[in-house]
This record gives sequence, C-alpha cells and structure tokens, in this order.
Amino acid sequence: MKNYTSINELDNLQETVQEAIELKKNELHYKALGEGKTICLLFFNNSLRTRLSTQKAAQNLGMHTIVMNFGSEGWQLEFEDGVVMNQNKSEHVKEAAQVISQYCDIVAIRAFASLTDKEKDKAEIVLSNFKRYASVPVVNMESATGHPLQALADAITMEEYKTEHKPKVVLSWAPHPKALPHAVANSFVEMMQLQDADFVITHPVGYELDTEITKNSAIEYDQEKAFKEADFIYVKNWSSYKNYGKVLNSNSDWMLTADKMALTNNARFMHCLPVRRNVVVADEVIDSENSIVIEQANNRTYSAQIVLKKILENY
Ligand code: AN0
Ligand code: CP
Repeated sequence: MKNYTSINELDNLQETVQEAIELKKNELHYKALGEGKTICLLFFNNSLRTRLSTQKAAQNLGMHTIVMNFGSEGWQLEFEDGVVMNQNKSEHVKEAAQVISQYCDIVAIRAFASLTDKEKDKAEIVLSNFKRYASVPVVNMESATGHPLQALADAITMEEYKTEHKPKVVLSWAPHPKALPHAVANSFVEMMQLQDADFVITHPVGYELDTEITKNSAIEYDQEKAFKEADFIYVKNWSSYKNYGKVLNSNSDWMLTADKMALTNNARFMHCLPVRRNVVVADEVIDSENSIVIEQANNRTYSAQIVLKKILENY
C-alpha cells in the first residue's frame, strides 16, 4: 500500500483487522520498522483522537512525528491552478507539498469539507492536491468525503465485540446543532459494504448520503424499525447532502435513548467522538455497559499503526 486515503485502498479489510488485533497484543513489536523515519501530521482542523493516536501509532513503530496546525500556524494555501495570487493566500500547495515531502517520509492530512462548495469537496481539493504534489505517501486523517482511519478502527472494534457471525449493524443519524461533514458516515458505509453483515442506514428524509457511496445499502426511514434486533448501533450526525451542508431541522426525537436501545438485541453503542451528550446520545446510553466508545477510540491507535506499518513495509 502506498497511500491510505480510502478504506478501499486496503487489499483486504478482514485480514487487516486481524493484523491490527495481533499488533494490539504487542504494540512495540515493530519498533525498529520506522527507525529514522518521520511523519508530518498536518491539521487544517481541530482534533483530539486523530492527532494523539496517530502520533502514538508512529511512536510505537519507532518513527518521529512533526505536527503542524496549518489552520492557525501555516501560510494560507492556494489550491487552484493558474490563479493570480494577489489576495489572502500566501503559498501554493504545489510548493508546500514538495517542500513538506523533503522533511518527512509520510504526510498525514486532516482537511474537513467546506460544506459550502459540494463540487470542491467532492473533488477533495486539499487531499488530492497533496497527493498530486507530494513525493511521499499520503494518509487521510479525515478529508472532505472520508475518514478511513476511523472506519478501520470501527471495523476492529466490531470484530472484537461481535457475538454473531453476521451481526446486524445500524448507522443512525442523530441531531446536532452544527452542520457536520459526511466523512465519518461515508467511510463507515464503505467499510460496512466490505463486511458480512446485515447493514441498515437510518435517517430522516432529506439526510440521504451521496448515493454514489451508499449504492445499494439498505435505508430505513423509521429509526425504531431499523433498530429491531440490531447488534451494533453506530450514531453520527451529518448535514444534508442534497441541500448541501444545511441543518434541515433539529429532529431532537432522533437522539439515542435507552428506550430505543431496548428495541435492539442488547446492541453495543458506538460513536467516533467527540459527541454532544444529551443531544446526540442520552447520558444513560453513553454511560451504560453497552457503550464501547472508549475502546473504539483506543483502536484508533491500532488502525493508524497497521496503516503506517503497511506503508513502511512497502517503502
Ligand atoms: C467532526 C465530523 O463530524 O466530521 C469530526 C469527527 C471525527 N466532528 C465535529 O466537528 C464535531
Ligand atoms: N474521531 C475523531 O477523529 O476524533 P478527533 O476529531 O478528536 O480526531
């Protein structure tokens, strides 16, 4: 594997999940692999888990990490070709990506969707330009349309907690006061399409995800119906895709409560975090024994570590 910008770049998801579970048992086993190698983590947006877990993963492999908060510390980058740069953008990605590549062996990038320009977001203007101009492998730490490190951590977590050979997994939309990206939901859907599972997406009318991603995944508009017999309830808010980036209404009745969890097959509750308590999920659910969000976040280290390991082995 050269780059990791989508879950579909893994040769085999199931095998990778098993490798990550093995790695977790002895996380320092490949400490020599990344010796003398450096990863640059570029953040155009905030982060807790991605920043710390990717740094820890790199450290477990013996790598050095350089972190830059591009949003607040870097020059404002231009991503368009042929622009007269006489406004507020000081540097073109063409130089920036080549220069950064000289300081590291892998570059990892977080650049969320604008949620204002659907076409630019769909074109992955930041990630694709770094891929185009960087001379080192590129890792996606949540781009405009995907969060594949999260989806891999989710797959690892489900493998650890599943009790059925073919579990029922529900991705449920939940309310949120702010317009959030589609990236986490998109990568979760793409990951689930590679799994042997009964997978259902549930959301209010108007919150349909990009049909090029959902393809023929089942959609059930009745949340309670979708929850019946579920083994995993994965909750996430996203803004409208059709009415791009808009919060259509608060739909507070879509919050995950204990009453709804009671409809399931004693399902595990999952969320990528950060989560707004008593808006997205009630305290009673996130604090319950069925909540696996902390272990899910722990697995971010092993999803990043298995990805970096594969890239280093292919170097
Ligand atoms: C981001 C999102 O929804 O994409 C990051 C999640 C990992 N969440 C927020 O901005 C709250
Ligand atoms: N789940 C996740 O990516 O969290 P951060 O935004 O805190 O990195």
